[in-house]
Amino acid sequence: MPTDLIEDAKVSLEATLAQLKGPSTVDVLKVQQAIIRAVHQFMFERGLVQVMPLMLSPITDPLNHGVVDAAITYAGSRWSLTKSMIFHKQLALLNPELEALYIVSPNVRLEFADRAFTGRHMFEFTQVDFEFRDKDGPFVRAFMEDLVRFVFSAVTRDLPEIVDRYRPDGLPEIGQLEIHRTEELEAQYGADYEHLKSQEAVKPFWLLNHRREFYDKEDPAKPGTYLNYDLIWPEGFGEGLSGAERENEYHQILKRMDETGSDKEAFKYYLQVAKEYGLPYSAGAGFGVERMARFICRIKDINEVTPFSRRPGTPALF
Ligand code: ASN
Repeated sequence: MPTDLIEDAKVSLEATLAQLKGPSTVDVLKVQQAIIRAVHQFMFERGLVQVMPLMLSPITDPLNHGVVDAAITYAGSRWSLTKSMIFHKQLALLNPELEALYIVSPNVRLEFADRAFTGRHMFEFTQVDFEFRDKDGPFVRAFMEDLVRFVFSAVTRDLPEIVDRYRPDGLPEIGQLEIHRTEELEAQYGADYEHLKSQEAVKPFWLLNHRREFYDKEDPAKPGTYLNYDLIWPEGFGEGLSGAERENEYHQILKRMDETGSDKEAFKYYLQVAKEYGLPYSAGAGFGVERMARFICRIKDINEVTPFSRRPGTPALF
């Protein structure tokens, strides 16, 4: 089991203040603000309804990697801090008036210390999470390409000096992005395929078919493969979005929970809804706002995107 503390983790007030006052901090904050503003405009124009985030819930995303559990007891129940709002996205679509939704969602994932210096993990971040009823992966991928194109052009228009400072050649043009599959890249690059391909790439690309959480749909035409997709930022910046078509049928959800060793008791009401009321067919995704800002400003360490350090396995003063 990896540790949740960096061995010699020390934080000084000087280092904390240096980060707060860092020369690029305000540039990045402005970029994040421009991203969020453009995202709201884009979502509004495309008819996605904004749902407000939840920070505590009886169920949250089990994730496909271990993190330190973050839960409290309140009103006789156990509440987890939100790791992602995946299940709430599916459940909100039970409302027949709602066809598509998005959430600007704070996520807390208490990562182990082995993720301290990946450059792209903080233990608290913001995810733009969205979901469509009755849509599929190709639809969501085309939607995301449109969104990234819209956001990049808004950021370039609104913050020309900042974009020029970090990207004198401009942000990459976003057309239809290349699509790869994990098995294809693994055969070509070996175990570190995602990182190596990201380092080589000059444009974002799609990576399909990850073995992941039980809610990502197994391909009925090719069992053992999955209808999910990641958007990978180029230049070595790595994963920026993950999404999928969803499992919505009760027996298939149970099968996938067995395969992933998930706790059925914790999900009993979710399972009851799937069994007795039916979950809608849906597809969606979520992307990290800090990771997008990190890519735009070419910041190696995501911990520098925020004035307030949230490095895995490391204490913070504020
Ligand atoms: N938001 C992701 C999705 O829609 C899930 C996640 O964040 N783990 O698939």
